[in-house]
This record gives sequence, structure tokens and C-alpha cells, in this order.
Amino acid sequence: MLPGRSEFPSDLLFGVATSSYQIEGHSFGGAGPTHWDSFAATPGNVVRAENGARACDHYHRWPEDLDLIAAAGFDIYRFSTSWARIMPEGRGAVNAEGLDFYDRLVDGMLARGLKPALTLYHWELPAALADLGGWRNRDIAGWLADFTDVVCRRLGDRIWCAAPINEPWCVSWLSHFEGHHAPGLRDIRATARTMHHVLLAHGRAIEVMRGLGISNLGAVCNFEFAHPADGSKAAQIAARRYDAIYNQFFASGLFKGCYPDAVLEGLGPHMPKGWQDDFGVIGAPLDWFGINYYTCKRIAAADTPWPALQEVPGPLPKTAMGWEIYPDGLHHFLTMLARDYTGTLPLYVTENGLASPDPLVDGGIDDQMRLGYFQSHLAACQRAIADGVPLKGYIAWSLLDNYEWALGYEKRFGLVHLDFETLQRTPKASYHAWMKALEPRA
Ligand code: PNW
Repeated sequence: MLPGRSEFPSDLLFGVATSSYQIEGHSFGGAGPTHWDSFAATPGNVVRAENGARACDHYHRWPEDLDLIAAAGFDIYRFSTSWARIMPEGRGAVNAEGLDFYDRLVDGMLARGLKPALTLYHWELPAALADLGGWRNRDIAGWLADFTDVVCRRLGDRIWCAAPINEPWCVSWLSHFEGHHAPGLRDIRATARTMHHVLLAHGRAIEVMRGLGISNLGAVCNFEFAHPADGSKAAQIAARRYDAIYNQFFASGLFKGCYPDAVLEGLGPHMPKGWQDDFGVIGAPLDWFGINYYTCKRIAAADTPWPALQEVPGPLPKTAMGWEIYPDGLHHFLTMLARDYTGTLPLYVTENGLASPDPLVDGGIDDQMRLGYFQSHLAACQRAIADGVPLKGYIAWSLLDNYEWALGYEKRFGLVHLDFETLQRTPKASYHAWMKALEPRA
């Protein structure tokens, strides 16, 4: 059982999220190549070198998927637009078929009473822009602004809310320092530039949308709680550094107009020229802030120089990703962000969920681990609300089992099971639990 609507404030909305490359099928509809296609094709980057060419075939099956969202009773559908589907070269010519697809999709949401929550960029950078240096090139801010203009002139009259970029930390650190996501770099200079350019591009996209008269604009960052691996002073310092890079840097840029000293200590020499002058753009006022939360990490002192950090396994129960289940971390970030950064600004949990083993029981998928995860994290939200946090919504990740990036199709985050041979959709026990919880208030 999940807590019902009556156990939350009456204005709190519930939703479910996906992203374009993870579900649509990138080989359909005239989309241009992206850096994820080439990254996945390079051996060693992605499990079985899988890519998003077909994915869940949402490009053709979107009416069925929207029906599933509406039938469960969700209020919000958080989705993203594929830049290379709309502008195959990243700049210039628009692929009318691509823009038409999102036009139909948004109309389909409205027809079903769903609120469209748009993310403009959820990671599949057009290959032509990657060839020009991608996020390392300051021009990316102008490219994203132009893409935003094209999308929002078409969809802007019908979307409920919008955020330019999903998870700045993943776009920068995970992709340019750890090398786990496209473009797969391990380069501190590229990372520093990207960390800054992502926020600059965010600010430029917000300016464009404000100029078009679009409201309810926000940003979405991911947060991970950092525990020191042991009681040593060195581990405490390492955990604080992890927290500064992962959790404080982007919130600080967006809401305080500066970057934390603990990060600049190491990144300073690698920052792009003139970065101090960009906070007027980066700090454009927002209408809401979105928190993606999954897990915590245990950080040990590393004997390697800044910024190398060592993660060690922790004692809590783990999801199929090996991620510890730590709902207190969600409560921590909701209360910390409201206290230190966002004040009375409405907060949303824009992603929360897990990959689980999903055993087949009597022909159904009994994902009890997923149910327990949602229960404990919804309880953390209730505690944050009781503590005065202006939480206005909770959005689960994800509607469907989908392309889990470097893990290919192996890890399943869906409320709905996908048979990747037949493309059949089968709601799991957690989907049915959401349906029950989302029944209208008595
Ligand atoms: C989020 N990490 O990504 C994304 O927004 C989704 O596209 C993704 O499917 C989901 O979480 C589950 O992974 C993350 O390694 C990916 O710290 C990796 C990390 C964090 C977030």
C-alpha cells in the first residue's frame, strides 16, 4: 500500500517521468545522430553495446503509454524533447516530423488531463554539436537557447512547466570526469568548463522562455547523500568535498550567484575565462526547483590528489543498481535546500525510484522492493512537509523499463514492465499500488 492523496496537502501533485532517448526509439522519424549513439557503439562503454535505436518504441506507441499514465491517476507527466530529433544537425534546419511528434504528444497529454512537464535536454546531444566540443564549448549556451526557442514557439502555449536541463552533475561530472556517460571523457578541464557551461546554458534557455511569455520555469538537479566511510578526519573531509561537488555546486550557482570554495580549491585553475561574470544569467529567478534523489554514498579518504574520491560499499539494503536505500537522504535534501537555498520557492521531487529484480509471480510482476522504496521515500516527503518544506509534487522514475544508459536494458526502473522482444507493456504491482493511492479524495 502507498499513502493516498488524503495523506498529503491537497495541492500536492503526483507524476511519473521518462526521457526521450531512453524510451522513444531514436532510429525513427528522421532524428539525427547523437553522442550517445557513438558512445554506445564504442566497446566497453555500455552493457552489450546497447543503444536507444528502438528502446520502448514510444515514438509509435505513445498513445498507449499516455493511457497508462492517465489510467493510474497521475497528474503530471515529466518528459523530454530530443534535440537531434527536432534539429538533426543541432543547429539550423528543423525536422518537421520531429516537432510534429511532440506536438501530438503534448496534445495527447492535455486530452487525457495530464500536465506536461517539459525537460528540454535530457542528455542526447546532437553529434554535430559534440564534434564542435559539445559542452566544453561556451557556444553551447547559444545553441541550447536556439533549440529552446524552436521548441517553445511550438509547444510553449500548452506546457504546464519547463526546465532546460536534467541533472547538471550527470552532464558534467559523470560524463566528463568519471567517463561513465557520453562523451566518456576523464578530463578535469573539460569537467570544470562543462559544470559552468551547463548553468550558463540553463540561464540562457530561461531567458528565451521568459521572452516568449512562458511561466512556471525551474531547474532539476540530482542529489546524493555523502556519508564519511569511517570516523577518520580524512574521510570526513572527503565526504564534505563530495557533497560540495555533487550537491552544493549547482544549487549555489543557481541560487547564490557563486560556487563553493571547497570546489574552486581544485577546479579554480580549470574554470573557463570570465566565469565570474556569468551569474547574472545563471541566477535568473525561477518558479520552482526539482530534486532528483536515489541514494547515498560512503566516501573514504583517497590517497590520490584532488579531486579523486574513493567510494566504498555501505551496509544498507541495495537496489539492483547496487545503490543503498536511504530515505533519510531525501528528507535531508528537502529540508537543507529550503533552509539554505530556495526558501519559500515550491520544491518538487522530480525523480525518485529504483531498479529492482522484479520476480514473476503467478504471471504478474511482484515488485515488492519498489513498493517498499516508494513507501519509505513518500514517508520522508511527509516528514519534510511537516517540517515546513514547501513540497508541491512528487514524480516517480519511471513509467516504463527503459534504456538505462551505460547499463543498457539490463536494469529495470519501470512501474510498467517492458518485454523488449515483443514491446508488450505489463503493469507491475507497484503500478497498481499507485493507481489505488491516486484515487480521487473522498
Ligand atoms: C537519473 N549516478 O540519472 C536520470 O535522470 C535518469 O535518466 C536515469 O534513468 C535515472 O537517474 C536512474 O539512473 C542518474 O551515477 C544516473 O550518480 C546516474 C547517477 C545519478 C543519476
